[in-house]
Amino acid sequence: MEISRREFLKLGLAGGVALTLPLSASGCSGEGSTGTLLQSRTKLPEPFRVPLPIPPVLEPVRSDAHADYYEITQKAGEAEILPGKKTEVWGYNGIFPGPTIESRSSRRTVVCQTNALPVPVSTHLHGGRTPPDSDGYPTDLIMPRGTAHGMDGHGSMGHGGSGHNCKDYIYPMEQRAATLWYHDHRMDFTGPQVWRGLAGFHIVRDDEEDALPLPKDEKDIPLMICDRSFDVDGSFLYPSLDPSLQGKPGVEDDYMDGVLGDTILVNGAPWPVLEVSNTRYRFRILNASNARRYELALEPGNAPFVQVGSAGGLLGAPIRHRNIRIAQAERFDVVIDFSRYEVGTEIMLKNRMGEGKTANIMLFRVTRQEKDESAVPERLADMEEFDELTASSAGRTREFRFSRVGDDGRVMWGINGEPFDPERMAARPELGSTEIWHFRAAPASHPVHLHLVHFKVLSRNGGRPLPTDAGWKDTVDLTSGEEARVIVRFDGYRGRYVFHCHNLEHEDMMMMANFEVM
Ligand SMILES: [Cu+2]
Repeated sequence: MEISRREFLKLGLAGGVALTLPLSASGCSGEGSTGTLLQSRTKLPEPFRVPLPIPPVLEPVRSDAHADYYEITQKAGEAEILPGKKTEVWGYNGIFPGPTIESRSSRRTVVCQTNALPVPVSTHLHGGRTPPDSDGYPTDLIMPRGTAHGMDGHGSMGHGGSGHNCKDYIYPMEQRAATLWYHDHRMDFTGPQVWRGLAGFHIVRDDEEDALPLPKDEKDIPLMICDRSFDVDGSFLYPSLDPSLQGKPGVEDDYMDGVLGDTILVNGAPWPVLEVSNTRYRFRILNASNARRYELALEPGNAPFVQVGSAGGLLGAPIRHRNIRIAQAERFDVVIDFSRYEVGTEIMLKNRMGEGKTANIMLFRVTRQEKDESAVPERLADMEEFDELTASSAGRTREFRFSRVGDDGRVMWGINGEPFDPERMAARPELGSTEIWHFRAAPASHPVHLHLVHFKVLSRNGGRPLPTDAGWKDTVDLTSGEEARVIVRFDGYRGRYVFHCHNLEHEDMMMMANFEVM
């Protein structure tokens, strides 16, 4: 390829930025996350002062023999996240996190999403086994009210916008019980739109799981962990090039590695407290951060998390972890047994990758005694063998490198050297086929997420997977220089889907590609 001297200089300059920024400006490389810390411009709250909020469970507007029907309006709302200050959120029904949707396995769920925000949106059900037209493809946009066509701030890629300000997302829910989440997936603007609040839980239940004696009801609690930063007036701070999110996409150069907030929120509250009895609780932990990774631990005593489920549902048998490394978009379904503690004990959920305030996440306070009827059985679910033996008879192996790419002088991120192009197909697996996908990450950490499918991690860095790689996954955490082989069956639906890095700044800067199930 011939490039002009001017372009060469631009690329060279961009390359220089690329090489020096992560070392000098990423103040948080010591925090184990790829990204740059964005300091709040207001006083941060004291930790452990506010109760843990639980997002409301959404009621269907109607149900019939075929489906449960829900309605959600994406709109601006106000939240008191910092004491005495108002924060504008862009949320599902105006709240952050959005309302929790609960579905039964194999029972159709239809969600009518209305866009009352000033920007286009697209909603992806993360972990959902969803037909392509309801999957939230990045250019499958719901337009803002009053804009008929094509105003998506990205002229050349603005097709797919329906010109309507609502859309029915149809979820057949042909999948196991699992903790899913839904979030914005608008092309080029996912990072800032999720940062403003467009994220919520979607929990799938089934008979297999109901039959287990795991903690239930008010002892089955979703925990959405994410980091944010705040401006002087309490508004969310984010380094967008165009804060209206209606023009040029992207973030200031210093933040192209990712945006790290300095305030840790759980279910939208800063460093909250949950009062518990001295019994077992089940927590569905989600890392909904843009760029921050966490290493979860309990103090004092480094008590264990008993993992019962991964992103794709129940494990075959529980796994005890002293620490859990959780990348963006990953979920860990864990049981914590508070029966070992005296009433009055305080147990902290720590982030061993954090420093100072970001080393804390939340606090559990044991306030009462209670009889516990729950248990964690030694066998949880029948798991299909899907391992190296299956791999030996798998179809093809594909390799994908997640790294920086130069594009017209601007540094971006890409897969196999290519920035995202909705028209380009990176893979065309056959429906029902099994393949090995081999991912490599450099020079930053890249959690790799596939839409539609769940997979198992076969190997990591040529050796055995980590304990946290166990079970069915839809996102695999790769730190800089790591590689992993995963085994995937392309079941479900034919059509076009994306796979991408779930560092949302990387995703917005094009670290995404298409696959089409044929
Ligand atoms: Cu990445």
